[in-house]
Amino acid sequence: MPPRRPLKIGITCYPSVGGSGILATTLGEELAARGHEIHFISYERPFRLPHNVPRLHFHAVEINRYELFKYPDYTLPLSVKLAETSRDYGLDIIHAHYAVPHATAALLARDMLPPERAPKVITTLHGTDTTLLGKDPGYGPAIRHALEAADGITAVSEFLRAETQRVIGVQRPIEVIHNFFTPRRPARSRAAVRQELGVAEHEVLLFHSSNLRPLKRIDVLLAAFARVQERAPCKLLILAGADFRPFAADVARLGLSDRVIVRENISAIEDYIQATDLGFFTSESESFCLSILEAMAFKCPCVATNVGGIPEVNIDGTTGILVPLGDTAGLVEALVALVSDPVLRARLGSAAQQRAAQVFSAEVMVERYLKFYYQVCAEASRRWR
Ligand code: GMT
Repeated sequence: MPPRRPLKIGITCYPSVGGSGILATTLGEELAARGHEIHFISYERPFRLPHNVPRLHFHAVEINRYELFKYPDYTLPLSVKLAETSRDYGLDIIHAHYAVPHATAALLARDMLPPERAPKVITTLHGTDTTLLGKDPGYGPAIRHALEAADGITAVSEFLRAETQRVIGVQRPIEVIHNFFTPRRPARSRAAVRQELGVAEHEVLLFHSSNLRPLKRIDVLLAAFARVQERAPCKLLILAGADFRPFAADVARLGLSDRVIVRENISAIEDYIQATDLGFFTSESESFCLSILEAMAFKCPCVATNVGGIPEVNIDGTTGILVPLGDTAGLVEALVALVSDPVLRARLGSAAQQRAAQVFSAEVMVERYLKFYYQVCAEASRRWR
């Protein structure tokens, strides 16, 4: 195979706490480490994007407030910044993470540039861009157009590929590239973190991490956790990517005030996850659930609802336990089994870590993205010949 030239790639994503932005950030870091030039373009610096890393750049989108606009517009200023960055740095590719509005803005940017200098547009679908917004008549046709007009599309699970074909009716091929996770080395010891959290070494500590949106079903999570306490007392750490205060009354009503520990907007997640024993996820829908993979990387088996792409990540009975949606009693049984049996926990935890490292590693998935980038660039240049 001829040597592959380094690529110049613009990445646009949501910079806030959330799986799509986290994945995009990690991908950018991994690509820069492999010699590619990466330009992040967003309204804020992605929260996990490190500073002073060679070949890793950030360009902020400025948004002016005009009185005429009742609702501020982000899509157009983003498209202009994407076009400017493409022109100034000679980008080969704009990689849009999460279709709305990034895929549409990327297409506008491509159209603003002369064809011979226009970047290829690749869109990665992450979840609710298909499963929620794709069904919204105010967004669906625009998403479909953006996907049909892109140079390449990827989805983070087989489930999401099938849903995108079913819901949005996209006929073109969609490449499935699963999410990956590269854990950073924790900065503090497990004992030090447990001490900060007020959890003794003999206590079992569960962990949940999410943006707390309604589909994460925090109500079910807390109710099931409360029912476990009579049979297998344990504690629950919630790494919240949003304000947890709306759930504080539920925590108190269920008598969990001394059992639930909350930390908001944490970027050093590795420090905390290594201090836990078990992951717990109750989503109604999930295209992948990056948090489960993060837990698996630290030998935490997960109890999770059997929805969406979760069974592609967490194998029932091997790396964790899956429970049908709506079966709260099943969640309780699964938690009791794992909390009260350290041998079972260790067996599933080791298998989880092995699966995370072998199947969902950066080595595997970054190479798949690169292969896709070169393939899309080659196809596009053939079209121009
Ligand atoms: O779609 C969302 O709710 C937001 C998105 C995000 O930015 O966190 O989450 C999606 O993308 C993640 C990264 O690919 C996946 O791990 C999540 O499963 C997915 N969320 C849903 O499908 C609900």
